[in-house]
Amino acid sequence: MTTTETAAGVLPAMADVPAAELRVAVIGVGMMGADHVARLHSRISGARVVVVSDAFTEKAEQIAAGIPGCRVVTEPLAAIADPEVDAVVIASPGQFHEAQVLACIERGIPVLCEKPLTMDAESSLGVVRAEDEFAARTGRRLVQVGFMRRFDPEYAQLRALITSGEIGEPLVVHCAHRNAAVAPTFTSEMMISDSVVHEVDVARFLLNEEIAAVTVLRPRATRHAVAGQSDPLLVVFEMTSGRIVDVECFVSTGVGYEVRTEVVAEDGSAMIGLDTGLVRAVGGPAGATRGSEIAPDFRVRFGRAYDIEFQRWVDAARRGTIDGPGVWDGYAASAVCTAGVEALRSGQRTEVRLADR
Ligand code: ISE
Repeated sequence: MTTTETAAGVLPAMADVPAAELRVAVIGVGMMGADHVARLHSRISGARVVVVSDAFTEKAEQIAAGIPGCRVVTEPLAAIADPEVDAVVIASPGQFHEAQVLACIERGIPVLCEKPLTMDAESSLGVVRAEDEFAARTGRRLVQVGFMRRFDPEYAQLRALITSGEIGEPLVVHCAHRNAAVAPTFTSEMMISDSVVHEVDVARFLLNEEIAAVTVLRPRATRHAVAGQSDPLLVVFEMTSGRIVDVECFVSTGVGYEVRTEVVAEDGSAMIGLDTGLVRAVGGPAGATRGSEIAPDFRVRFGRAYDIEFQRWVDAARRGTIDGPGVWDGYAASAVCTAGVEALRSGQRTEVRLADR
C-alpha cells in the first residue's frame, strides 16, 4: 500500500482514487472556513480550492488572492452549481446549511458540512431523507458532518480501547469542555447547541448507542459569564442502555481550551485530554514548577484531527462518497440538542425524540 505524508502524519492512500485533483468550493471563509482553505491548500493532498464564497466579498477576495487558481463566487448556491466544482466544504453560519447541503445532494456531489447539519431536528431529518433517496438510487453517501473529534488520535484510541473489551463494559463517562472565552453574544442555549453538541457526538461515537434523555443543571454562574447567562452548565445524558454521560461545559474560564473525557468501565477506566505533550520544569522566584501548555482554542487542540478528517474526506470524495459521520449523526445531534435546550429552559429531564432509522 502507498502512503501520503501530511501534517497529520503518514496516512494510508486510497488505492482507487482517481488521478485528477478534487476541485473544492469552500462556502463561508470566516475563522473556520479560512482555516480549512489553508489546510486544503498546504497540508492535504489530492485537492485544491478553486472557489471560495462568502457574504463578505472582501474577505473572500483576500483569501482567494492567496490561492493560485482560486476565484470568488459570492452567491453560495451558484458556487455549489459551478461546473468546475467537484465537492464542497460548508463552513457558513448554521442557518444556511440546510439549503446548501440539499443543493449538493441535488447535484450529486460530496459535501463536508460543519456542525450543525441544520438548525433543528425536523429539517435535519429532511436532509436524512433526501440523502437516503440519493443513496437508494446510486449506492453512495454524499454528506459528511464535521464532527472532527472522531478523527482525533486520542478519541480514536479511546474508542479502540472500549471496543477491545480490555476495560470491560463502560458505565459512566465524565466530560469537561472548557473555552477560555466566548463572544458576548454567546448564550447558554448556544453552550448546548454549539459546544455540548461535540459531547453529544462523542457519547454516541464512544458508546455506540443513542442518547435517550437530557437533564441540564445550572451551577452558580461565574462572574465572567456573559451577562444574564448560566455558565458553567452541567449536562447529563442518559444513554438508551442506562449508561450515564456527564458534561461540565464552561465557556468563560479565562484559562485555555480544555477538553477531557474519562470512561469509567467495569474493569478499569481511561482518560484523554490531559494536555501533557511537553512537560517543562523551570525555576523562578516562587520556586521550581513543572508544567505543560494548554491549547488556546479548538483550532490548535484539534488541528491534527481536522487534518486527518480532511485527508480522509478528500480521498473518499475523489471516489464520489464520504468517510466519517453522516447525516444520521447530524440529525441525532440536532435531536439531542433540541431536547437539551428544552431541558435547560424547563429545568426538567427531557426525552430525546428520534425518528425510526
Ligand atoms: C465552537 O463552535 C466549537 O465547535 C468548539 O469546538 C467549541 O469548543 C466551542 O465551544 C464552540 O463555540
